[in-house]
Amino acid sequence: MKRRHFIKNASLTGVGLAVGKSLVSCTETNEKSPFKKTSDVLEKGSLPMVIATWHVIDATAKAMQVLQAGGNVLDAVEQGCRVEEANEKGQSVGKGGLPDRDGNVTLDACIMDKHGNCGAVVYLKDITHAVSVARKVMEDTPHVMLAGEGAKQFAISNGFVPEDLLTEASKEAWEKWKVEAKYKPIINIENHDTIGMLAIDENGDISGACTTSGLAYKMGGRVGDSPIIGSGLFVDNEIGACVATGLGEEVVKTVGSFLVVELMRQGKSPQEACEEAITRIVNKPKSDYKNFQVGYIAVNKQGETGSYAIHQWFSMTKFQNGVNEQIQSDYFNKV
Ligand code: SD4
Repeated sequence: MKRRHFIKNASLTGVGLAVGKSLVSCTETNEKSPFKKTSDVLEKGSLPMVIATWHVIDATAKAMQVLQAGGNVLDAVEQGCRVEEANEKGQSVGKGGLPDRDGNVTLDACIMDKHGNCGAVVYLKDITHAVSVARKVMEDTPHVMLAGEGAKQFAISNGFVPEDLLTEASKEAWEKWKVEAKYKPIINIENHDTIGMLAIDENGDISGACTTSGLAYKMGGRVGDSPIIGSGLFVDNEIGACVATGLGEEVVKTVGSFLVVELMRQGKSPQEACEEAITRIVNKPKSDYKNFQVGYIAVNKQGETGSYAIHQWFSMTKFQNGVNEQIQSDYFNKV
């Protein structure tokens, strides 16, 4: 089949993929948010602290529990992400994630420590805890990234037990999708998605992790930003860290998380850095930003945080000073 014909059939443009499971129109609402705004909570905070994309208070609670029990900050982000990977109700992470267009659930994940070490897995099938496999890649191999069957075999040889990740609910959703098999521009406003987590321990040391089943009904073989160091996640222990969610193709094109950290290095606050990284995306000539979502969360060495998205309803969960809460993110598209 000619490429042009294939693309027409698939309606697969760069922006035409489902990000998460909720379908909403592109019109922003002026509804009052029940949550605090990022700008209300930009004070310097005490350590340790944990932030994560979306509404994942069980995950941030787990990470904080690890830190408070004296665990290291890498354990904290790994354990926190595992909570959502095991949660079958979350249809964009780990077990229960929505499949690609062929019905295969494929996971992407990465992790990065305070020394700048990192590990990642892409297109991983049948293993729930992709973030832990990513950590094994980082710690036990000379490589940064393993893909597909190689990643799966590596996981199995390290004691991970293969299982079917396609739950009944996700299978049903996929079967419904198959009736029309259409990709439409969709903005994700739901309160749970790809989980990206950043944590700082009492000493000010930072680690981060990111795990996802990627875009629902993506092409077989598609890999997003989440396992790409510098795009989905970046940690520089001297400066801070950032993690992304949303349409991965747009994050990769701007190397989003690395950009945010570099902007903080130049003196911007985490909030200012997230805003500039989003602005880079929306200000591109011919940017179709009205039809996709991207959100960043970031933290600097002082424990200040920021978050910003293209559209309304992106949020982060923050656990600091004994408070574990969802914070509504500010956003670009206010018209
Ligand atoms: C991806 N960034 O695979 C992920 C998906 C995501 O909210 O974050 N959805 O492109």
